[in-house]
Amino acid sequence: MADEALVVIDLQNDFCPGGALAVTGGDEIVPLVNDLIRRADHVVLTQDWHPAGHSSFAFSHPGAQPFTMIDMPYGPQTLWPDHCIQGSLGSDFHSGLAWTKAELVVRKGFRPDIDSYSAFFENDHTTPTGLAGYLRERGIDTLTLVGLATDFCVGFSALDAVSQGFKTTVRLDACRGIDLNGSLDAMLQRMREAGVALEDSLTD
Ligand code: VGL
Ligand code: ZN
Repeated sequence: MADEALVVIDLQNDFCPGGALAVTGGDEIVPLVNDLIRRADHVVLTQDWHPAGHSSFAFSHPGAQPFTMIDMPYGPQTLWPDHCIQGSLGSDFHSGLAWTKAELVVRKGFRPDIDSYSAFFENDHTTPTGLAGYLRERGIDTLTLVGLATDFCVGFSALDAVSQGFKTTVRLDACRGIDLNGSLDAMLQRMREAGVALEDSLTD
């Protein structure tokens, strides 16, 4: 339908096996995502897009280890290995992704001092990316989200999509998670409570 869009989150080399922040099975979803792209009327992609030395990288904080937490002015922040550095091979979309049909690519995480998981807001939950306005101006009110990672960028995008008034479905069979200290179950629960429709191929 003309008022629906598929949003493909961060299907980039660094989140696939062999990448700097590999999500287990991240590349397995590519064929299904391509199928959903073929069937979609509108396609939006997001691209994690960090400057070197980004504040979400553990290496930017002397002595800090990846996958630990620190307090940032905007709240707690997980520290990650360096990943998705602007223009690097790791920041490219997976080479098998059928991205040409995409009408918009939203880049996020480009501000040095703040991370951005969600496609809609940075991690302060107030700085917008512009995506909500773009979709509204185009009359799109219904979203299907797929991509990486279920418990971070997909999940926070879905929560913000609902809070911005979009009817939101996450296709779990076209997502894979990082699952850090129970983060996957926690995010599935948060999405359910927020009113995100969680679907997989069995319920399609
Ligand atoms: C993501 C951690 C850091 C994601 C991005 O795409 O889920 N996770 N940057
Ligand atoms: Zn990132």
